Amino acid sequence: MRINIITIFPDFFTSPLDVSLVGKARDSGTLDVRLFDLREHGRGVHRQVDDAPFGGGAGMVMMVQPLAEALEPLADTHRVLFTPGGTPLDQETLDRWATLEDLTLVCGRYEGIDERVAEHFIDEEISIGDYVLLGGEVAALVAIEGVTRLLTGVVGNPTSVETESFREGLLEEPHYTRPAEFRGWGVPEVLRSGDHARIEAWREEERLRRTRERRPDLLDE
Ligand code: 6GU
Repeated sequence: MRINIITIFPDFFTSPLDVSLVGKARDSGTLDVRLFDLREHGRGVHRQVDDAPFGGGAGMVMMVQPLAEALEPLADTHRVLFTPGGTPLDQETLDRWATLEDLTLVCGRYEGIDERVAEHFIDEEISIGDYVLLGGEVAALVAIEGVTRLLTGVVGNPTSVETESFREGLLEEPHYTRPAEFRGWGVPEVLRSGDHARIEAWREEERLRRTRERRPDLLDE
């Protein structure tokens, strides 16, 4: 899979893309990431990529021309704009992106982006949650990590990808490993019983309990 990133901060991505399973996926050729510096399409000696908003108001708006020039050669890819006003990112969206050969991630900055970019050069607008960041760079990294772990051969045990939170619409149950006692804190007896039917029933109940407590919205859907 190839992922193109359009940003005014290409350096932002260097170490996160070099380490962990993302770094491994790139080393093995499973993932090809290409960084595009938006400033190369900036206007004038200062390579300006933003301007004051028509109609007045605070903040700057990313201009249509640099983004148009950066996105035109990528017209045959799926183009995502990260913006706090987008549709919330979810596992279904990541699953869909992981099936693509070419994905382009556009990182918004400043107060916003000239709407004509979204209208003519973007396939979908995505947010990563109900809070405001300085720009879309962190969101693009979230997407890359979420997609990379779905690519064939990246995660050692494919079952852990299939049974995780959100796939079954529930949060995961609590997990424990050795030692069975630490500072007097034990492990639920059922997990050491060897009774696999009881263990599965306990896990299912814990998934439901957690979801009711932390994410009741997931049970309403
Ligand atoms: Cl994609 N961008 C910015 N600037 N803020 C956000 C966001 C994106 N998603 C949530 N907050």
